Amino acid sequence: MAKTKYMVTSGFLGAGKTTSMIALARSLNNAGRKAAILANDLGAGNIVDADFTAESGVLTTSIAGNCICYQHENLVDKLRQLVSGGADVIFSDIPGCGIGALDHVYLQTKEKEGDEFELMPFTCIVDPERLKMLMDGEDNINLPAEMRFLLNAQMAEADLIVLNKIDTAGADYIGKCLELIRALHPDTPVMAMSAKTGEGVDAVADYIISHAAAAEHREIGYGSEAFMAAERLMSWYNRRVFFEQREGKNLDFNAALACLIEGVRGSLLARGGNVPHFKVFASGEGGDYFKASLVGVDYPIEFDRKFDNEYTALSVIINARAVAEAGTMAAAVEDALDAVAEQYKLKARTFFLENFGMMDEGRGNGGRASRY
Ligand SMILES: Nc1nc2c(ncn2[C@@H]2O[C@H](COP(=O)(O)OP(=O)(O)OP(=O)(O)O)[C@@H](O)[C@H]2O)c(=O)[nH]1
Ligand SMILES: [Mg+2]
Repeated sequence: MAKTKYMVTSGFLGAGKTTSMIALARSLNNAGRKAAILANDLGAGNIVDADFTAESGVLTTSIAGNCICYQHENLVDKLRQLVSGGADVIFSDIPGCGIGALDHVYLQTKEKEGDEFELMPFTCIVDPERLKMLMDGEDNINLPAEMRFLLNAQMAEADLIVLNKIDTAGADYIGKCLELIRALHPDTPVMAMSAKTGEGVDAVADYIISHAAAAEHREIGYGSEAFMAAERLMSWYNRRVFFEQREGKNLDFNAALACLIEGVRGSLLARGGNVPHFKVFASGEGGDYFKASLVGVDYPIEFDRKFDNEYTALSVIINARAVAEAGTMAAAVEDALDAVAEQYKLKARTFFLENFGMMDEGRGNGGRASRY
């Protein structure tokens, strides 16, 4: 039996991993393959990426609760499920700091399931705007200097670096980005695309399907002090809120949810902190849905889709991948929810909430009890 092709994408928060996996899967499907996506997140549930990917029409499943790096058997079970569903190519991503999958996923899979899965190049997705962190004189993008380590280590770990979002900048700046990546990682192939417009996507799809992963350990400083310093600054926030218009009126939730996101931006700016990726997803009726992203307090809201219809009540998923204290991020969302509820006369009930710093003790089941 032919082996199933499998690939992991890494990259910085909001770089476009999910959008790229969907675009690459569609490209391969157009070429006659059956591509699938395994969406992964650290949170336990109510993950925007999982719901958004499921809306794309690409065969999808998800693993929540922790990175695929630390649950190999579960990962392989999920991959096999997708293969049973007809997949012959599978993409998955890694959440959080975005490094470590070479040793934890690639090397383990090669050793244990090498006769079942053929590893495609480990691919790092890079956002041109975030590359400013590594450019002289450009590095003031409201993210702490500790984050530079992650961005560079993500690229260092990869077999292929894909500069994504090339539609967002002029040719001069894109050229500068490619030059910088080549200077930092001269032995790694670099490609450019826009997962949004589709430019360059077929060429990347063609490359990954026709090349193999090196699947050899690389020293990238995983677990180092620089790594811990970056990880310590990151926090996660996932919430599901049920909104009801108090007077039972139909409401333009596109405006209300945009107001919510702007409220988070305003509150975070006032409190200090940034959110490299704040995502909001809500399902309406008959395939109608809303999805928007904020990739930092300095950028405009990006609407992947707005509602076609108005609704009186709605369940909304809010996810933040923040560079802020967990409590600061939570307070910012609280402020924004209060403001939007008042402005749009909404009753808001929360059915799910989780909020943690990446390094918080007690996050996993391994947290110990303590007392005086
Ligand atoms: N203009 C433009 N926007 C893009 C492109 N790729 C992704 N985006 C947008 O960037 C935002 C983040 O994209 P995602 O695919 O969710 O990023 P991600 O890396 O999966 O984010 P996390 O999983 O939260 O780390 C979304 O608003 C996307 O629509 C692109 O090629 N061009
Ligand atoms: Mg994603």
